[in-house]
Amino acid sequence: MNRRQFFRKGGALASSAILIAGSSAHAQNHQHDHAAKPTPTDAPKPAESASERSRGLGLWKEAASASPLTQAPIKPQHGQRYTPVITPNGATLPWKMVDGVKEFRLTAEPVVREFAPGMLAHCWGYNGMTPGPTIEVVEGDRVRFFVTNKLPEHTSIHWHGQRLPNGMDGVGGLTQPHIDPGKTFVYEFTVRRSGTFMYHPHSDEMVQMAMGMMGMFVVHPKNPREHAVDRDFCFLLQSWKIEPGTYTPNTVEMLDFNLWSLNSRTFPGIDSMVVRKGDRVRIRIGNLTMTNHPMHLHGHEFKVACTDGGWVPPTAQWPEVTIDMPVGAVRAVEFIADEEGDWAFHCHKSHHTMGPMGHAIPNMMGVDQGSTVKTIAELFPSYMYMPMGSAGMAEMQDMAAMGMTLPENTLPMMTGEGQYGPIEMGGMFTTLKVRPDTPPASRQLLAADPGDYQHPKGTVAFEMK
Ligand SMILES: [Cu+2]
Repeated sequence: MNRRQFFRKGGALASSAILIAGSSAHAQNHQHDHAAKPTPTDAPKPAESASERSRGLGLWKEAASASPLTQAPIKPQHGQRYTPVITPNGATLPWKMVDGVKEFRLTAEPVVREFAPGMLAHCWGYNGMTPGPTIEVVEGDRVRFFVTNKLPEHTSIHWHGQRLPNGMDGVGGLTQPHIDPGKTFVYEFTVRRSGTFMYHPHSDEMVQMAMGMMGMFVVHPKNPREHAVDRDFCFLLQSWKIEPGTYTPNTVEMLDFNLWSLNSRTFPGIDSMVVRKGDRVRIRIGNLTMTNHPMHLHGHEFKVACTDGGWVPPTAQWPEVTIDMPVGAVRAVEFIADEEGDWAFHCHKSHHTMGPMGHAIPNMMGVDQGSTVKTIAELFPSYMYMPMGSAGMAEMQDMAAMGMTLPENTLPMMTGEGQYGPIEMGGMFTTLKVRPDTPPASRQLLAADPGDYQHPKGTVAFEMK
């Protein structure tokens, strides 16, 4: 059973919250059995040595080969109706109703994440994944979270943007004791506002967020007709410093990040958003990186409809094609997908749509470097990052043809292959695929990638002869 099939079944079987959480984690992390109660053998282990790390890689590669696809939208388990949010390359956290309270289980733990084919990293996350599974509830719900810490250090969870009793706010030391390794804490509150929120640690925050600990928290309005859309996607923006040839984020990096992701994936590893022509679409975006990201959608204009402060009244929504995402903030944009095609959706900082690159690249525009590059690169593998670019950087797309190889576990600076040639992107880049709504295409079917857009004859830019 592949992951998508699993989730389809999982949606139907979701009354067993622990079963689903455990099994979804299984896809990425074979090291823990989440279905089992914690035992002493599950106690966090000290950081692995380099040799343990390389020995373990076979297992991790196997684990990561079950890379998650966008799950089919699941129906709400029961109770209120709403259009479920889709977390591309992610999952939704199941719950169990216990005496009128929605109960969720989150386990903070080390995970291995495949960012794109060819690159894995040691991260921290929740329930076997980074970002953690999306929490999805309805305004007015009473919620209870059991948060178990399987990290090697203490943690806590802050429910970003929520109205709640101060002691449930999750700021370690300020509003609660930190959750020590091996311990489980309980958070309980009533979700008072609908909208888009996030969750993340408020203990050793810089390190834990740099390792990937974060998730989205979506609250649907009590009235399902309010703010209704046909397709509802959510992305978390993340920044990482993972040096070429290494496997672990540098958690003390403050400014000089080299990897930019949507839901802990980078192009071409990010699932497309697939919608029917005419669908009303919402994209919810949360930014937990250390810089802003102007997220740009091609082919459509959208309105800024929601922030983590709440819904923007229709009279105050404004049109954009790029939404600048401030640090520590959420924005949701809405539009009618009425133009067929494969439309890019990406950060407009152009170095955020590239793979790892050094910032110490000398400007080689117009410099003839001849054949010296290959010779020097044989002596100094890292040199290949420096002398490129005599005639622009497009040549980076085909480094193999130039006799160069990348360090292991390193994504190219520019990559991706489209139907007309190299796409030359990386990082925060994916596509919105708008297709005609031809029966029997259903919501479920549209969760599958429909492939390249077949452009009608005479509608593609062409070479003048
Ligand atoms: Cu960016």
